[in-house]
Amino acid sequence: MGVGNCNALNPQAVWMYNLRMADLRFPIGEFIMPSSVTPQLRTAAITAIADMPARMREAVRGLSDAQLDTPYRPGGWTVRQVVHHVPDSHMNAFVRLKLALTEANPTVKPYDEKAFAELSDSRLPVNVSLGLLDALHARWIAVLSALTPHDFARPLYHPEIGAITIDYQVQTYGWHSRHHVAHITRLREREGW
Ligand code: NI
Repeated sequence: MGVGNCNALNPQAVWMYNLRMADLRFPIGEFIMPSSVTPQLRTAAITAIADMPARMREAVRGLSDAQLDTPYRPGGWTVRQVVHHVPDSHMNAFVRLKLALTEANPTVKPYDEKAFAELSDSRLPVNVSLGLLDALHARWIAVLSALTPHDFARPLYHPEIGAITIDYQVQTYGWHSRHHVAHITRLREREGW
């Protein structure tokens, strides 16, 4: 059933369809910035980022090429594109973190994640990005683990989000690390893979 057909359906069916699509797209819910960030929330987010490469490796373990080329939801990225998207995103996050730590309120560069995911490197074997995540997260965690409470308040400016802090960034990528692994683990649960 395509979204374009929804006008012909009763409102209840459209509502149920939209709810199901939102659930598939946001398996752990959408990102919500906590109103105040405690040391415990910082630790939890950094732990989620640290654990992510191993969790992603486990999430795709044993999948065939045909399974890797299956969309995780109707109209969504394939499992392979999801795996390659994460280092696209996290390389940007790592650079933004280092800019925020070394410059005064830097403006960071947004990128078109959908267009990135259509470039030919998104068709590489997933092992390439799993190795990249191992190395990148080792570097990222080395920086995150050394942050002081003062550092977490350092500002950066994102043209699409507005004024944010390192705290906001860390919470975002703690969520993001769990979000994309869940796309794959939920697909495997639904498909019985
Ligand atoms: Ni993402």
